[in-house]
Amino acid sequence: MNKAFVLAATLLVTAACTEKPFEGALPSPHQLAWQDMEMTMFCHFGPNTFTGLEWGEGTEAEDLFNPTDLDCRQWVRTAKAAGFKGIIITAKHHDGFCLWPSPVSKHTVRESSWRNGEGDVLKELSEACAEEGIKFGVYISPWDRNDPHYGTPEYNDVFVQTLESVLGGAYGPVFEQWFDGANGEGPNGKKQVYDWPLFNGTVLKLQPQAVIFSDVGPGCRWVGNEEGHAGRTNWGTLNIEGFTPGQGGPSRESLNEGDRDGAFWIPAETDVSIRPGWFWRASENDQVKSVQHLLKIYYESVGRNSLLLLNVPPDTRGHLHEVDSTRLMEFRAALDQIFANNVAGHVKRSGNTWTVKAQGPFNRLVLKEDIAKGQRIAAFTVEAHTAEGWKTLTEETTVGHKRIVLLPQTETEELRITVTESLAKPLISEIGLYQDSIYHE
Ligand code: FUL
Repeated sequence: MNKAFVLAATLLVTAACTEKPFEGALPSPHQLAWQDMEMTMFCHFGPNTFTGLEWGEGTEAEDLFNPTDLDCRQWVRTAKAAGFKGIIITAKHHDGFCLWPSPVSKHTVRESSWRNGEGDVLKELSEACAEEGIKFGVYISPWDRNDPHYGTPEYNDVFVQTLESVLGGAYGPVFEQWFDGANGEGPNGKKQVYDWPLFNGTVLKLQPQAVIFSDVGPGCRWVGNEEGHAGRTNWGTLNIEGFTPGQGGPSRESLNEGDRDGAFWIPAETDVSIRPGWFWRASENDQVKSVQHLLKIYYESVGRNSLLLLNVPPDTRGHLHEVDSTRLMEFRAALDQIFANNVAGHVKRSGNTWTVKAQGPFNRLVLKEDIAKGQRIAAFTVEAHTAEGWKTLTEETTVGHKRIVLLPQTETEELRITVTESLAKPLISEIGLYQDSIYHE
């Protein structure tokens, strides 16, 4: 064998052996698919839509729920046109009212005179989602201000049966189960001790692909605020030992930024409403968030390694209101315009530095990490080549599924990205450069 070849082969083997192996948490295939969705829509709908309350009392008459022209297809088509890949509906909010005829409740659509007690919002929505190729998800609140068993051990079994009636197959596959951490008092003044392992086990037995949301996962975590921003540093990993959903959850800071050495893969989901409240109110029709505000939310959620769950609440007709749907189309048009033209040209990697040719002016850098192999990058710098040499544009921290860096307006022939700290060999899977002439910081 040729000596040079032996030497080269030995060097290669040595390099492979000395490379720090990645030992951190990894995503499941379901979590990876979930993160790729990037944007999903939340629909808060129920008695509160008709009373104007945010938290119903649980004593509302069933007849109050009376959408005059329910059209879930309109929600789904609007969501699809706006680029959302899934919809999560409040099947049961804290007031206990079920948007489907739950066999273990007497406070449901069945007890209302809407469609003579034969209506089923989950049926209509899940069918519309299946027809349009949008994923269907459910918010089922463990807190129940109506159920007489709430506050007693029996309630946990009632809640399991509630889950079973939604997740057991009647409405097809569920991509996400949303568990709110709120744990208030029930009709008898008592609080419930939730059996989380039982609840999570029930969900995963019936819908193994479902990503379960709570303050501690196991599928994804709350981002720690309802304003629409993930941390500029944002790890997809979290430590959950000793924590529970709700009051006993990790600190807001941990939820917002994740834990660098977190033992579990539990990425952040940013839930925020397009309106001031979670439920629709006529009085808030003129307070729907502007395109500028939605772009800021997009950059600070999707652009910071988080999935965006944007709440667009249906109105008393059972439609997404025209103000909201128009705003969503304007938001979509803005995103399409900003990301239409990638001016990044040839990329060359040398060690932990990527040098990118730029074929036009830009002010946004999009980076993606190959997270199937773990989130590794902890710090990186971005430099532009100028007549005086390399000039630092910014110093940043994590990347993850997608990181969009807002750069100053830049014209250069070459850009350099250097990973200065990482948990193992950094793996960047995508680099893009774009010109955003719409959003102003
Ligand atoms: C909160 C709930 O208490 C709100 O009513 C709303 O559903 C929001 C998404 O989560 O914790």
